[in-house]
Amino acid sequence: MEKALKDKIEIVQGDITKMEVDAIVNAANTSLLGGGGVDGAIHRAAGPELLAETRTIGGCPTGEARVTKGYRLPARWVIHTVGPIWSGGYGEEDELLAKCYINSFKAALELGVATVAFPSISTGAYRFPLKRAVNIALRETKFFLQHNQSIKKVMFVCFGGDVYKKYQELSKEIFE
Ligand code: AR6
Repeated sequence: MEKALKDKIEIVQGDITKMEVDAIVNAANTSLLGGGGVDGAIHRAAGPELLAETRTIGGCPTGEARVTKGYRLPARWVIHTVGPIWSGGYGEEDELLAKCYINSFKAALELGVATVAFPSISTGAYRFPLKRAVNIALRETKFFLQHNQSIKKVMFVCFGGDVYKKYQELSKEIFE
């Protein structure tokens, strides 16, 4: 059982916009109108049609998720979620980050996708402590995979080596 779960996650170092998966998750902001970091990279790679679609959505509250098409990306769908801005841990940041994963998985289920890739939400511009964020990401993913069988592969796409190492280290604790 645990072995099978572990086989459903993959930790890679790279650029999420290149991933050949059904859906990629974007670490967006509440406007959904683009920004820097992974959000900027996704908008550049998807093309202007993505911004045209996100303009019709009207934003997204922190912790929730909204779906668009992937346009020029290899991924068919983009699940936009808004992570919390770290403010010392007094603003329910842990719960809000957990909700990002829960609601992104919920969106993936509704889309009926088999493969989904996540960036390390909130750990860049939003300054969420890395170890704490990776723990939440992996624990919520494990819980989801224990209760749902339709998603066959969850990728964690790490841009930097420090993020990659942290996912590798904590996945051994949580998934083995
Ligand atoms: N592929 C995968 N990961 C990436 C990529 C990429 N192409 N580019 C950056 N990362 P951040 P946040 C990593 O700042 O903290 C934006 O302006 C990055 O190294 O993108 O949730 C939004 O519009 C880091 O590990 O997202 C919001 O305003 C991780 O992705 C705000 O930043 C997340 O860093 C959201 O901040």
